[in-house]
Amino acid sequence: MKQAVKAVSITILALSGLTACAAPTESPRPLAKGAAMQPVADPIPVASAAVQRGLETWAAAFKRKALSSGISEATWNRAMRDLRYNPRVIERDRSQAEFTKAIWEYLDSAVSDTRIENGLAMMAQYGPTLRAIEARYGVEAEVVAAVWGMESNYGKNRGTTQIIPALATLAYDGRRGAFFSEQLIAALKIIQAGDVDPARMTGSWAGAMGHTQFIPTSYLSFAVDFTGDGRRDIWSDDPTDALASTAAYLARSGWVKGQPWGVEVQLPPGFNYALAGKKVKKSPAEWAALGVRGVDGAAVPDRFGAASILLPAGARGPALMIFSNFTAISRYNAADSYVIGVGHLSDRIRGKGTFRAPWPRGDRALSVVERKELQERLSARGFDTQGTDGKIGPNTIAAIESFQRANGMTPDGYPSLDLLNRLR
Ligand SMILES: [Ca+2]
Repeated sequence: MKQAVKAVSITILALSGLTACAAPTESPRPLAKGAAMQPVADPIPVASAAVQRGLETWAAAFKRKALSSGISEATWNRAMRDLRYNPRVIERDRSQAEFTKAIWEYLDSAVSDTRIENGLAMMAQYGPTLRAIEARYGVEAEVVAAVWGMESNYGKNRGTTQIIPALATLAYDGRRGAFFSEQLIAALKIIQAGDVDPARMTGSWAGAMGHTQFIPTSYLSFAVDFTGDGRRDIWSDDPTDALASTAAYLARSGWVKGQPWGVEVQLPPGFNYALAGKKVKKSPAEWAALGVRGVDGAAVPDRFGAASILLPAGARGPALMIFSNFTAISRYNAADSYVIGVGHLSDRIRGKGTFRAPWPRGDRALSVVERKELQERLSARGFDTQGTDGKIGPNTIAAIESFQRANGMTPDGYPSLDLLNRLR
């Protein structure tokens, strides 16, 4: 998993790579009435003879590792027979997003009106299933539905890439070889357990599968058979097992039923911005004593445990009071924008309104090149960002806050274009 960071905008989600969410901008693919939703696997483009031979040589050596990990000869032959190098997954792996979305742009598509409407329709269609899952795992139906909406647009974009060739290609390629080797072994174990045939084992290019986009190791750890047919089936049109598996995942990640993921708050004039960020935790009563209130002006009820103040767009955007359920969602995907997307979508499906405070829509997110420049300029001035990788992590945020404090600015740690211009 990516390290949780106080990210203010994230790279296009394909880069997160692990749970590899469906791009939130994709509109729902309408299905003919009665049409099967079972994805048909994409054909694998033809690769050069040289890389195909390279993959086969690699696979012959990898077979020993697979057998020593408990994969049988029969499973290996069934899954790896006719193994094909898939050049498309390497293209996807290499395509680095140059531009990043601001949190509000991300939420505009991740929590669009269409996605909220579809979520309500899914709550109506699968209500009894979702309530039964809620009763067993203690994760609210709306939250499970929101993960489903974020990950695959409620099952419409489950991915049509054949998983075994994709993982083998990525493991052979080696850029993240150890990670994908582990995923390939896990995928072979899933086949060996009889949960799915190799031909039906489809998903996104980086190995995330089914309605809620489990990577193979997550599947092995968390997937459940809720229908009771003896198979943990996250691939079929029926989302029941996938939804229950998501609830099981969140429950094991520490989900507390009845606790909000986060609530929007108002900060008092003169708020000490050193208190913002995930490291500072206080009870809602302690926050209230400091003047932090809900958007209705009342103190946030103090029955959910400790909370932090998160400023996803800096001091000029909404302020959130986040609870431990925020962390539970982040086990699924560590990007703050993803967690806020799931949480906010679940709130909207539950009938709550949108954020009260406006986003600073006049701003734009810094590109990767600009982020690196920001880090270089901060470090050059003695505000060490501990590296210039273009990722806004805790070290960069701390450096920004120090610079802001030293220059009489509001120390919100937000990497705005104004800040970069000031450093130029
Ligand atoms: Ca089942």
